Amino acid sequence: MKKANKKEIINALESIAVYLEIKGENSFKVSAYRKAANALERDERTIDDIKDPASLQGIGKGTAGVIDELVQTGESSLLKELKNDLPDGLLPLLKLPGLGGKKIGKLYRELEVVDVSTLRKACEEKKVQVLPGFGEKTEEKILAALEEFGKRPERLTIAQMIPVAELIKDRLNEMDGIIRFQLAGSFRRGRETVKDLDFILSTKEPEIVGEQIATMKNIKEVIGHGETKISLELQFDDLIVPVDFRMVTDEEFITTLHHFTGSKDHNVLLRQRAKEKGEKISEYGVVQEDTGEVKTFQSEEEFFKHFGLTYIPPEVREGRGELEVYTENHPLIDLGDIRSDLHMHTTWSDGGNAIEEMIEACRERGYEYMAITDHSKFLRVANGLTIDQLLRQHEEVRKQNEKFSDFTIFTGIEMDILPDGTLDYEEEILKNIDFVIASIHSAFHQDEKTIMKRFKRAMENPHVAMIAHPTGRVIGRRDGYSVDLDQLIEMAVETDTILELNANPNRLDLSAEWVEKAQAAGAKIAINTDAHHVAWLNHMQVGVKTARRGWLKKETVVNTWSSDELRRFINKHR
Ligand code: DGT
Ligand code: CA
Ligand code: CA
Ligand code: ZN
Repeated sequence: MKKANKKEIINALESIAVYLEIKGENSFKVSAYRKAANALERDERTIDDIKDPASLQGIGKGTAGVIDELVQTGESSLLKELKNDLPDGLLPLLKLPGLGGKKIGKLYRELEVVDVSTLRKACEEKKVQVLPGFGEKTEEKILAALEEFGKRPERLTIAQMIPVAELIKDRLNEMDGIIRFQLAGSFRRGRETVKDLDFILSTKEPEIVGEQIATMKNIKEVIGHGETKISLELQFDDLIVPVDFRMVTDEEFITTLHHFTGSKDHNVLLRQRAKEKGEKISEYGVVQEDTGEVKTFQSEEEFFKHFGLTYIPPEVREGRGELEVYTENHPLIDLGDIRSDLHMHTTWSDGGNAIEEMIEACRERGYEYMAITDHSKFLRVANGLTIDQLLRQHEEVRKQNEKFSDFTIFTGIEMDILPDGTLDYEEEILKNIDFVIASIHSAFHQDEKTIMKRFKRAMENPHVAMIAHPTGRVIGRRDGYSVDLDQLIEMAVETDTILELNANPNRLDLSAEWVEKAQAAGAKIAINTDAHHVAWLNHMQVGVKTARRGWLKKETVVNTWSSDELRRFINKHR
């Protein structure tokens, strides 16, 4: 069984506290679990290095037992038991703003609320406002939140879709009768949000394949089941994902794949091109209009060649001039060009893995160098490093670095730009750090002028190498702060400060649109995962895809350079 890492253990302890609150256990017991979670969070060591959790202040015998079980089995029987005891519909209510364990516990125990509909009914019957600690305003707020809660968002984020896409691919790989398949549509083009997933399959036995698809796990509803097209809605907890499957013969596969990869605008332009040649493009092939002869293709390269084009990557098939550009090769940044990841966290701040684990994972990916960049002291909620911790960590990083002759580990920091524009560490400290990132994580409400002043001060500091996630947005959840990106790009060019394309699929910050503008202005971009866990290093793929949507070339992206080249660039003004 998989051992739990530190972050998973902290999450489990926090969940136990919430569930105990819902059950109405005494607050002493509840806070014991919170204290234990905090104690682990405060300690910078990995869970393996903390040999005896009970020795930490804030962790008692009972909570230490739970931690040990999580370390050894990856699970907690107490947590499981609590989950089983509580109605399934109750836990999703925790996502409603303003409702924590305490309040949900009261609703459950005093009003027999067990899910969304019983909560709505209790509000409508005005029973909630009379509970101690609630009130008329709270009741109104809950009702308003419930209104939003039931709505389905029009488009799903790529972060939600990646695991679903992977799961469906695994299932198709196991099915009988499929010759080949590929994911098309907006997902293949790398858009930030998608309406649905579009799979193209080739088969000689559409009936057999269709039957397997229509009976797969997690189906909420079969929307349509025709001879060659099946539309499903799959459900994973409260996430509902529409998926289209289209089955064609293997000869037709390439033209169908191209057609359903889109975009619509790209298809329209290519069809015009065909018309000029006296041809018509359909899903099934290219038709010679006078003879009716249908031509099919072995590959998309061959398909594009037929129209006098080289291969057009899906990411730029948006009808924005790609037919003019791809008359000859126009190489975009490729995942294989990436030689490092320059933004990641460890257990020293709010990451889930130790320095050594991050190093090992980066080496496994074939990188040549990397930077360890934990949070700075201002960011207390993320366990930002005090100066003392920072110095000790960097000593540790340098020691690790000496182990390798073929790999370089930069010391680093993700330093907060404080609300008043000052930086979290003094010159004396910054000058000794290899890779200094500056970020805004606070005072999002400030006006654009104030935000820009904060950035200006950071970028003019000779030690600041990069601005991370420049807008602070979280896709589908928050817009970020007010930033004038045109001006930020200008300042980046003037000060030789790198701008980040944060590859976390919830962020993609800068977006494709803005990295394109940054490249045009001559700014440099780093694509980084901001990984808080080794598994997140994999988001590099999503970042590169986004960069390709912004037509980025290899030269623009600093983590395709050698470590020496990058070091020279960041030390130019120091
Ligand atoms: P979305 O909205 O995120 O699902 O975006 P797409 O691009 O995946 O759109 P979808 O799923 O409606 O259709 C997949 C592709 O199929 C689309 O990119 C282009 C092609 N397609 C679908 N309907 C039409 C159409 O009416 N005209 C043309 N030219 N192409 C279409
Ligand atoms: Ca689609
Ligand atoms: Ca579709
Ligand atoms: Zn950050």
